[in-house]
Amino acid sequence: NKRIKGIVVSKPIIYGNTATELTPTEAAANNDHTHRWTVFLRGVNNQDISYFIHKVEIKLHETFINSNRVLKSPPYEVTETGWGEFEVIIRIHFPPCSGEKPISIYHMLKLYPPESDHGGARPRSPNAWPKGKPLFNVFYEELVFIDPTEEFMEILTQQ
Ligand code: SLL
Repeated sequence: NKRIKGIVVSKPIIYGNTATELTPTEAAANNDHTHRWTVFLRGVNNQDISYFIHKVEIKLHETFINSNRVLKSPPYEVTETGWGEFEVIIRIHFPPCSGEKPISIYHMLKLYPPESDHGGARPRSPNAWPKGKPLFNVFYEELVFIDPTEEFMEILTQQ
């Protein structure tokens, strides 16, 4: 696959996680887990990114069943319940014609708001994170393709 020299194409992406605390009833129904969370990769303003992506692997902590989740189409996200924070690997694969290596994004799954009194300190202080308020830990990034192949360039410029 011939590469086009001197061309740089960048594609903006958004990735990260949301998390909400489970109510006692929900926790009881979910192995005493403390949170429900979603890890995701998407386009800015939800713009389609699937046209230049082959598949996305979301690698969870080994305490999860089938910890390597493979997503061949959008939404590129995983929702789970759990109790702990850990590093998630979001591995993005591109079409074979691109000759591009997969790109890995390392994301720290956050469940607990900073400086909150979640850690057993009771009663909750008045300015503690309100129960049920979702936490967002979200980042902007750009995927940069240098000297793309002719075939991949055609895909990248589709939209
Ligand atoms: C910690 N190093 O100890 C981290 C590991 C792992 C979190 C956190 C599993 C849930 C399940 C889960 O939440 N693992 O059993 O399905 O904080």
